[in-house]
Amino acid sequence: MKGIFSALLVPFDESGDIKEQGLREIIRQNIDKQKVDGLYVNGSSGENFMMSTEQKKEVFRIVSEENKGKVKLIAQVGSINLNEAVALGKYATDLGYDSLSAVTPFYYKFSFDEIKYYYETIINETKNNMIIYAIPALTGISMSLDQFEALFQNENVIGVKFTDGNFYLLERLRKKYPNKLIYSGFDEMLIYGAISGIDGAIGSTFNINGKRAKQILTLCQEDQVSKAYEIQHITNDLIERILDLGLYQTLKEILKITGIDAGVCKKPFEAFNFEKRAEVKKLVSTFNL
Ligand code: SI3
Repeated sequence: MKGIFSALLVPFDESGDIKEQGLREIIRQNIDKQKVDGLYVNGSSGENFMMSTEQKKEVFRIVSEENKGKVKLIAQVGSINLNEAVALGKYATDLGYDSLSAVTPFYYKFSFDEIKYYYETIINETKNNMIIYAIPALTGISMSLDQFEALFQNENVIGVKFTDGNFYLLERLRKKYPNKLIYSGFDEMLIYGAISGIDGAIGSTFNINGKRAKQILTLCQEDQVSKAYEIQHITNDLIERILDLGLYQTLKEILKITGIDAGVCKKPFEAFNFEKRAEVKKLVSTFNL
C-alpha cells in the first residue's frame, strides 16, 4: 500500500454521464504509462461529490475490472449521507478493494464525536480498512494530533491521506505513528512530505506526471534531496500552469492531446477554454507528458 497513487480522473460526456471507454483508457494510462503503485478511486479528482450513487458504483466496478489485480486500489466512499458511505463501502469491499478511504464529513459543522462515529460505522459495517481523508481547505475540518490519535486507536484505521500544508502536524504524526500509512495530498508539496518520511502520495496530477512524482519520492527515500528538489521544481512549473488554466479541465485536456478520450468535467464545472489549447499542447511537449 505504499508509493504513488493517482487520484483517478473520470471522463464525463456533456450530459454528465461516464465515458466508460475513456475511463478504461485513463486507468491504463496510469498503470502502463505512469507506472503508479495504485489508484485512489472516487476522490475529489474523480468529481465524486457531483456523482450519483449509481455512477460511483459504476466507477468502482470499471476500475476493478480494468485493473485486474495489477495495482492497489483505494475506494473513497465518504459522503455526508452515512448510509451511502456504508453502501459504497460494502460494494467496494465486495469488489476486492484493498482499503476504503473517507473524507471527513463536511458542510455541517460536525463535532469530533460525530466524525469518530462516522468512521467507526463505516468500518464496523464493511469490516474493511480505512484511510482518513483529511483535506481541511475543502472541508473546513482541521483535526488535531489528539483527534488523529483517537481515530488511530482503531486498528482498522490504517492511515491518513494528508492533504494539508501543516508539515509540523505531519512530522508529529510520523513520529508517533511509524506503522500507520501517511500519504501526502498536495502534489506541489510532495517533497516536504517525502523528507518527513511519508509512505506515499495521492494526487490528481499523477494521472499525467506520475513518473516525476515517483522520482521525487524515491530520491528522498535515498537521501538525494537536492536531486528530488530539481524534479519538484520542474513539476511545480507544470502544476502552476495547470492550476492557472483550470485543474481538472486541463488535466483532461492534456490526456486528450496524448490520445485519451478524457471527456469533460461535470457541470457546474466550467468547460475548458479552447483558446488555451495551444498552450496546453506546448505543456505536453515541454514537459514530455
Ligand atoms: O482525488 C482526490 O481526492 C485528490 O486528488 C486529492 C489531492 O489531494 C488533490 N487535491 C485536489 C483538491 O484536487 C491534489 O492532487 C491537487 O489536485 C494537486 O496538488 C494540485 O493542487
